[in-house]
Amino acid sequence: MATRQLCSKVRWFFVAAVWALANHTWAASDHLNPATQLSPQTAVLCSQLDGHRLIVGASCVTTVKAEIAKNDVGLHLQASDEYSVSVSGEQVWYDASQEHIAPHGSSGSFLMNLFAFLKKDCDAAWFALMAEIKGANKSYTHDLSRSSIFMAEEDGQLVLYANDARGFYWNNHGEITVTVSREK
Ligand SMILES: [Ca+2]
Repeated sequence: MATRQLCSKVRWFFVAAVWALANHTWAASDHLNPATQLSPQTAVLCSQLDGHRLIVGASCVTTVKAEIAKNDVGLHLQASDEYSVSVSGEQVWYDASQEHIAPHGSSGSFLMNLFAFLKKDCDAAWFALMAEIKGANKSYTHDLSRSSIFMAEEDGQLVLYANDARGFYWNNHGEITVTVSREK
């Protein structure tokens, strides 16, 4: 049993080492996105909305940190309502030293794609901006790099993140500011 556990740890270490090499390992120089430097004068922070809900036509802003696998927006979405999550300007964030312009991701290198099974959402590009609605018994994901507009399948909390490999958010860097709007 002990040998099996050791083998498992060695295998995991090997995967982590190869992954770190494939993923350029350490972070790039600090970069502050222009939008994140702006203190929203008129925009409301999503986490400070009354009842944590948006009325039709209303918007709020929130930040999404690259190194956090689940950025809780502090917003409750309602089933059948339509929302959009938009990124203004050219905001960048980093997977190790690799720059991505949100909400777009990339197809990744050959080596990275050997570990594509570790991605939080296997069908979406590496570092694509993702929305997740945490329903009562199920979560629903939307790839915001493909469409910024989606309909909530169920009532639930909104979570945003960059689509990276599970367990490898630690070498990510930067944050973006997004606007969440209720369209219908
Ligand atoms: Ca990473």
